[in-house]
Amino acid sequence: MSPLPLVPLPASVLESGGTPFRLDDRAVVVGDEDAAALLHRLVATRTGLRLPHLRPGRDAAGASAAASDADADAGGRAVIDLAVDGAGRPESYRLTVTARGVRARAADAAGLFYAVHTLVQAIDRRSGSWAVPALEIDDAPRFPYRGVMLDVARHFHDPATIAAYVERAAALKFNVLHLHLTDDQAWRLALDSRPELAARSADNAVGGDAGGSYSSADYRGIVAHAASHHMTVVPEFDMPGHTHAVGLAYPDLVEPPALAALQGGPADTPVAGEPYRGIGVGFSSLRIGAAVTDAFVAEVFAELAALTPGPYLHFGGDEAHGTPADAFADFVSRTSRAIADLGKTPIAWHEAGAATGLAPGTIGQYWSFVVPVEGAAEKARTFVRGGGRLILSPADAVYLDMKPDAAASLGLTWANGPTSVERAYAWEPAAVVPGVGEADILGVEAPLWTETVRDLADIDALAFPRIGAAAEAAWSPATGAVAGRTWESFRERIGGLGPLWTTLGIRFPASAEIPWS
Ligand code: TNX
Repeated sequence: MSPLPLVPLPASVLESGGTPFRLDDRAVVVGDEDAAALLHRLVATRTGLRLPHLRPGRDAAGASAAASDADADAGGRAVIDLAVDGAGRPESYRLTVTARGVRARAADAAGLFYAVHTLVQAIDRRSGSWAVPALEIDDAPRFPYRGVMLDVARHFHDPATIAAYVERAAALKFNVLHLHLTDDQAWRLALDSRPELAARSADNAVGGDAGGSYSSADYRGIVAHAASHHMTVVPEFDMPGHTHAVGLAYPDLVEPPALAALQGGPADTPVAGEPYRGIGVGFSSLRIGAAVTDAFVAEVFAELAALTPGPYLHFGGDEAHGTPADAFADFVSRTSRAIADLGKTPIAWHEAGAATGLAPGTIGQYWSFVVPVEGAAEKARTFVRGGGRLILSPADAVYLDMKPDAAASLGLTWANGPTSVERAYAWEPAAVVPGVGEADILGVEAPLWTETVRDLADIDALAFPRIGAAAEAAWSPATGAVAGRTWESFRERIGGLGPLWTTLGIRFPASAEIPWS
């Protein structure tokens, strides 16, 4: 029999083999209001059933009695009982399903949110009517940081698109949305301190496509929507490279394009002061050491810190091939300290680990391969030596912008692409960087760069189903640590999610590697 379609795989799943819980519109939901509303909405979408919700004190008197009993209320109706009891590790939950009812208990609101998503994944109609198999799940995340990144700089993605991606990611138990807000093509966040940055660049995008920018109100709305899905926004202003767009507003802040350092293609030739529509990288640099640059860096991160409730600010540091090595080390060290002085934890791509003066506790984001190349492992270890931890984004496994197969119309291939679903699955976070073990890893993040990605349909086409593999690397026990944490199981489990994804409007490609149901 095929395994339950649970992705990411919970830490412990016991199917009792007993009579399933039959889900019909006589089942009553009691307990936490937010969780009940979420379940109501997802069950309606998946099954068409409208579950009644008993609100304590307002509806039937039996609600709280039923909640404590958790099996059946006075009228003999089955109860789905959802509550935070504060027990266990952050984000953890327990889910018990019997023929007589469903009971979810969680450490916190996030845990209960995840319990509801697990429950919804488990709904099926194998028996001819909607049901949940009798089971017991005890679940908690492996890593505290489980991220998806969206590049909103190469192509602009409006708040509604970001909201849809947040909903998709949160349902897979991701809890971080990293927004890559700036790049050579555009600066997308309008700042009060520096309004010209977005005003002069944000109508640009790769290939001359439509641009756009976020007002601070848009940004706050994105942060609030993410928070309501238990996701923290990590904003990134990428520097000192990837800064051609800065020069459109402030020519004094940037060096002339370093054409010799230009990599990737099609790499239209960048021209100082003109919008860049190509997808080459590595040619741009801030003018390091200039007082105007220091003032700029201080102001933009101070405003970003004030707008951002989460603990992290990402300052980039990748692919600064146009910046001399000593200037680069000086810049990333000082920028990490400036961010720490704002009360935030700095994050940088792993190249910043070439510097020795980073603020203690700076987090590194590793984007080399599953088998590290070109000194990346040593740079990554710098962060750990400095008291920080690592976010793992090995490009040949979790870069969602890699083509999924050679025939795919969207995506890039530079990271050993195409990247199959199996390759996206078959890697182990604690085995990537020698000397970096479980305790040194903050989490896993799956970036989606958008050189070829214009809208939500494109996002779905590249992110799915591989985003499920990244979710499992971030949440589930290590490969082989529990039964079911295998590629063979994963492909069946994720295949079983096809009907749920379809009802949710996710336009996932029907990858030939997956036995879709
Ligand atoms: C490398 S990975 C980049 C991005 C590109 C991406 C495309 C990293 C930190 N930088 O500038 O968009 O490859 O896959």
